[in-house]
This record gives sequence, structure tokens and C-alpha cells, in this order.
Amino acid sequence: MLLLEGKSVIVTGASRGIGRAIALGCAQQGANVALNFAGAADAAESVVAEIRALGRRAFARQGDIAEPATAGALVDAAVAEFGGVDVCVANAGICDFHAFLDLPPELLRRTVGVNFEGTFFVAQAAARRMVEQGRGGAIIAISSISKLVGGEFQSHYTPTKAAQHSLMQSAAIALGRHGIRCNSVLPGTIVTDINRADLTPEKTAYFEKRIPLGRLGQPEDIAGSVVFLASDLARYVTGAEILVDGGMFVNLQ
Ligand code: NAD
Ligand code: RM4
Repeated sequence: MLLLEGKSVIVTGASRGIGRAIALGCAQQGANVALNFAGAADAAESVVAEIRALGRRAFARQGDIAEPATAGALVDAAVAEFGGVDVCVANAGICDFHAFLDLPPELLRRTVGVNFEGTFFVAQAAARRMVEQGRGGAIIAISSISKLVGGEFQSHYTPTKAAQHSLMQSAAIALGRHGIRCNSVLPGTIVTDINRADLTPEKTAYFEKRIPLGRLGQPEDIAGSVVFLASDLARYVTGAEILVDGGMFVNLQ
């Protein structure tokens, strides 16, 4: 039996990286997937094609998730295509590594806008629809190990990852009576476009030494925890966080 058979799943920032792997992982478990993407239409359409090849339905819709209207339009499109929304994965995010002392206000505001406000808008739009439908649902924020620890060049980013989970905690309380569960996944360091330039050979070697499982993560390492939280296996899990980091966080010495 598939874990997400016939479920309608929204994934933001799904054209590549972790979002793409989540979209495919959900489709492999029987879900139909509505993808949001920022700019790369070709990449998004190729994920759509991969999902259709699995025998599921999918479509991609462009939009800046920092704009509140993007989330509403995505939910409306998922309702029109799939008849409703059961799962919302707030994955879209940015991290332009930058020193703290001269970090420009525009970069701070944009990072908060995409990572935190974007999560808020899509969670709220999906929740409104789920409440209307009256059949519960699951909302999952892709937060980070950076919710738990800082980064020298991430002073604008790490607070947005903590804010995402704080939102999931409050939303879990607000939505529990509707059977809507809200949780976070905290990836460790996963090799994607977001950190390709930052992961120098030296930094990679340091991480590999620090991670008990001995390697950096791949996007596919994250999909399983999202599928779990989206599924009925997690029916009594809400307001929780799952750290998926190969053990990096606990490795002090
Ligand atoms: P990525 O750069 O490969 O993917 C980010 C995705 O978000 C892309 O598809 C991008 O187009 C999209 N996006 C960016 N701005 C957007 C906007 N304004 N509107 C809509 N979409 C937008 O990076 P990734 O590593 O796959 O990141 C996905 C999420 O995972 C992010 O929230 C990131 O913070 C989180 N995360 C990543 C890591 C890691 O090590 N890679 C670790 C922890 C958490
Ligand atoms: C994550 C974590 C990773 C970093 C990415 C960009 O949350 O901090 O180490 O590479 O963000």
C-alpha cells in the first residue's frame, strides 16, 4: 500500500534540490503534486514530466513565494486540478552567504520575505482550504539544522529557519481542532545549488569528519521524513521537528 495514495500535495521551490526530491518522493507514494517554482520553467517542467512518468498527476506554476498572492493562486490551481489540497510543503528558500557586519538591509528583508513570510503565506492559504474541506491535512516546513545552531555567514538566514518552526508550533495549536498537523523537517547540510559555492573542498572535508554517517546529505535523503509527516503514519505527530542531518548536530566531540 502506498503512503500518499491519491493525496493532493503542494511543494514550493520544487524545480530543483530538496523540493524536487520531495515532489518526486511524494509522487512515488501515490500523490498528485502541484509545484511552485521561481524562475526555471524548463527545470520545473522536467520534474512534472518525471512525476507523470510515475503515473501521477502534476503541474508547475511560477510565482515568487514572498508575494502573498502566489500562495493563493497555487492553492486555487491545486483545487482546480486535483479537487483539493491535503499536504503543503513549504520548501522554497534562499541563503546568500554574507558576513554579519556589513550585511545590507535588502538582503535581510529578502531572506525573511522568501524563507519566513513565504512559509507563512503558503501555510495559511493551504490551511484555509483544508479547513473548508473538513478532512484534515498536513503542513510541513523545511526548516534546518540552522534552526538549532548559528553560522558566521548566515545571520540573516538562521533566524528565518527558527521562525519557520515557531510558526509550525503555533499553527499546530490553531489547526489541531481541524485535524491539520503542522511539523518541521530540519535538514543538515545537503549538497544543492544553495551551498555549492560555499562547500569548498576544505569545508566539505570538515563536514565529512564531523558527520557521524560520514557524508554530506543528498536531496533524496530528506524526502522520506517529509513523506512520513505527510502520511497517516504520523497521525499523532504535530508541532514536532525531525532532524535529518547524519548526526552532525549531536557531534560535539
Ligand atoms: P536550492 O537552491 O536547490 O532550492 C531552492 C528552491 O527554492 C529553488 O527551486 C528555488 O528556485 C526556490 N526559490 C527560491 N526563491 C524563491 C521564491 N522567491 N519563490 C519561489 N521559489 C523560490 O536549495 P535547497 O537546498 O534545495 O533548499 C530548499 C530548502 O531547504 C530551503 O528552504 C533551504 O533553506 C532548506 N535547507 C537546505 C539545506 C541544505 O544544506 N541544502 C539545509 C537545511 C535546509
Ligand atoms: C542549511 C545549513 C547548511 C547550509 C544551507 C545553505 O540550513 O546551514 O549547512 O549549507 O543551509
